[in-house]
Amino acid sequence: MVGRKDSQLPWIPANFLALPPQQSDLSTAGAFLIPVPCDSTTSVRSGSRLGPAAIIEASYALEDYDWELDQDLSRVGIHTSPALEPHTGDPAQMVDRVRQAVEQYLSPGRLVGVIGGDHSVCIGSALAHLEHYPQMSALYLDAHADLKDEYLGTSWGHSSGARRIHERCPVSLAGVRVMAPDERDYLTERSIPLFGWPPPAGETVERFAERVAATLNHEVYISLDLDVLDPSLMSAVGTPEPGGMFWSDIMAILSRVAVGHRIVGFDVNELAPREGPPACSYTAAKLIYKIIGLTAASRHSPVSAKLP
Ligand SMILES: [Mn+2]
Repeated sequence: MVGRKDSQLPWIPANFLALPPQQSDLSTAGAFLIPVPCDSTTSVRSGSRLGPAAIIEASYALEDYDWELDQDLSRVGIHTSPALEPHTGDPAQMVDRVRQAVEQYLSPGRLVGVIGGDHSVCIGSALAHLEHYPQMSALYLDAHADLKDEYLGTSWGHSSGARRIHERCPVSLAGVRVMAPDERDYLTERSIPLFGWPPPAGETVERFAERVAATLNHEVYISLDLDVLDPSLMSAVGTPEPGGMFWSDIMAILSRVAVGHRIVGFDVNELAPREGPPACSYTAAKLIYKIIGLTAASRHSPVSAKLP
């Protein structure tokens, strides 16, 4: 077997941010990303199974140094795991597979994020995080309420994520523009905090973010469906919905949560790269980069920039 002899060649490491081994090592990284290329529970436009690979490839173009945060993300250390093979026979088993995968990577001082895939990936990830952070609440950023008890024959699909998580821990919904009457009733009966989008007339996004943050426990899990963004910014999703957030809006909300709370884990999901321009993959990659960066910069986070 011919070995690799010249380490001076400019190899591109196939991981998030294209980080060299010393900044992506399993034993020293502060952040861990698990690609989950599954979309078998999608109902409108499929293709989010291609999301994780598109996001990782787009991330090669991100600058390691985040000028806005004055922080070098590569010094946090980001380890990208191999992609998790989908279980297409049974959505419940897929949820449990994601739960086990996240569980393998979770330990104190680590931030674990899942890259979907459809939004059903949030269920297994949130359940695994709950085992470690029983006091956490979830911030569910989505154009849709995802409170259906069952949809298309399964209780574990991408339209039931918020419902399944809410059965185990408090959930706040933000960015919502669509829901069915049964979802509206479920939410009202249980007084689930709902922050539709746009904010009420005259309210700044900073004030909106304040109100959202006030409903969250100190430890927060973030589940971010990219369709919370406006389709003019993020058309490459399975179920685009007009009237969504723009970049400065989602940044204001994530920043506010990171400053006042301890972000313990996250998922970013529903990128279907063939449904929109390649810029969408880069935008999704930058959102993940910002979640890691904001978490690392927060005084509440155990994850900090410490690598050389
Ligand atoms: Mn959605």
